[in-house]
Amino acid sequence: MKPVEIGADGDIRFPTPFNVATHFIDRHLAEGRGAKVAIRTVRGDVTYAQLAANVDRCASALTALGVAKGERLLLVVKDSPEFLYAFWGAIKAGIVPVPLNTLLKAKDYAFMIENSECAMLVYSPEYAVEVEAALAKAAHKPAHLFGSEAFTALLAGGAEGFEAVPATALSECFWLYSSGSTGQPKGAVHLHRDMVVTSETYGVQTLGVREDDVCFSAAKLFFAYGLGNGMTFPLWVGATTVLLDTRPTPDSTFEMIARFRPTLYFGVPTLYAAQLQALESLKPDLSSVRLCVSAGEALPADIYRRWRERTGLDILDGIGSTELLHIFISNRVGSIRPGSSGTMVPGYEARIVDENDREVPIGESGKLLVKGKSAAAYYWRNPEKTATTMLGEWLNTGDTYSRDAEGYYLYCGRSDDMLKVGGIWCSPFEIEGTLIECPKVLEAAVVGREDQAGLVKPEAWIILADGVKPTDALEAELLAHCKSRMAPYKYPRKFHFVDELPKTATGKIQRFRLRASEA
Ligand code: 3UK
Repeated sequence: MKPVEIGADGDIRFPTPFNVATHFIDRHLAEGRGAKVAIRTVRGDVTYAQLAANVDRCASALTALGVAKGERLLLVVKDSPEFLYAFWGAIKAGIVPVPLNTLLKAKDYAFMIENSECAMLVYSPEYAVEVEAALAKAAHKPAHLFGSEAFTALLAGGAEGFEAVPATALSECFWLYSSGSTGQPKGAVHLHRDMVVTSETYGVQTLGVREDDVCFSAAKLFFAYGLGNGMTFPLWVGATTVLLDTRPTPDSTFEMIARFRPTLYFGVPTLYAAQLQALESLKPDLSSVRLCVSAGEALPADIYRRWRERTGLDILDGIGSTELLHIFISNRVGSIRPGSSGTMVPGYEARIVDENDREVPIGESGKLLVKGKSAAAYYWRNPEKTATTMLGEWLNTGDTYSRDAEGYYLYCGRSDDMLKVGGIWCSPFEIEGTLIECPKVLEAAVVGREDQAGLVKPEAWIILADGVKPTDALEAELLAHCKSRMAPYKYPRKFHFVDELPKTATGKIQRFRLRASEA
């Protein structure tokens, strides 16, 4: 295997042919790391040799099933060794893995099954109800379907040893779906080189991930953020990852940290806020951690300061996206500016522009465009969104930013109506649409507002149908309605019952008025 070379200028040079699975998985055997633990879970450890063997079994089994090169394998899989076997096994066999958010509902999965026209789907038992309902509903039927027991059996029957299917650095490799404010999620098509680029530029050069690190990401592997933190960064340098297959709560994350003693911890602002609250009564052993990371939404300066006071640990806030795969602007140890996203990660460039695509002066805000070698090539079957987001080499992030004279970037909000709730996309239009499906609701408007910790939460303004009274019972009913129809993080945290909604002359809801209204 010819190695990837990092030039003195930071330029990454890829050999030909190049199948990225060889470099993240097989390289460690060649480098004598076979007996080292790659993955730790409460169910046991997996060495690099075991990981490589299972990736080969998966690649052989998928090929034997007849899944062809370029076909999609959807994964609704919890954070577990099987996630890695399926993801890397597919890539090694030239098949395109598509990890899906495991918190979604049947209607969301049905769309992704149809949109991807996947040949195969693997799911963990926890998600069987929603996935099976989606399969029943979807017009496209994947030829191969594997629950986790069937997948384990498939692996067990897979032949050992598998020659990687030849590809190049620019071949299509895997997809991640990203949601927008209107319309359906878009499949961002990533290339073989992209995970190498993020692991080098952010993982190694910005974070300083090394072979003796132990990474623990509270953000799940199906998010681009978690995929880097909990899989590609540790695997790139031959380090160890710790996987938690249940919901990340203050209790479960503290327990994992005390038990597996990670050196790097990756969270999202909402979880840091909840952990801070829990630290009022808990005294977890965090002594193994050397550095914490936050992304997904802006980390309020106050949460950064309180976490430092409480734990003595720094949190590096950085902004990344599904389209760029990982973090492209980040704070650095020793020069953290609380409340800012930090400075450019090497290998990435940014422009902040006005409506006429002219760069704005220092200190003024504008549209953030970013260029980098980890950018998705296009959105699957979505030429319109591809054209408005991927502008040649530049990618429109949809964020409004300003930059100061020292090169620090300050987040100023979104240019669309999308909300980040707990670091996960949430469309106000989807929540409104769900609320008005309830016959007791006449009209609904949803906007994001900051809570006391400075974190954005969806709030709903509702006009009730004639004769319906706003009671606690009604509020509970609306909550249950939302939670049964949408992914569980998408419900309004607060309801305001009103007689009218502020609208423009043309009947458009004036969201800015709702955001600015009292309580
Ligand atoms: C927002 C932030 C302010 C911003 C992600 C790290 O979040 C990730 O990807 P998504 O596609 O969302 C991207 C959007 O989220 N955002 C993310 N981080 C920050 N805003 N400060 C931040 N630190 O609107 C951005 O456009 O879900 C994060 C690594 C990989 C990722 N994919």
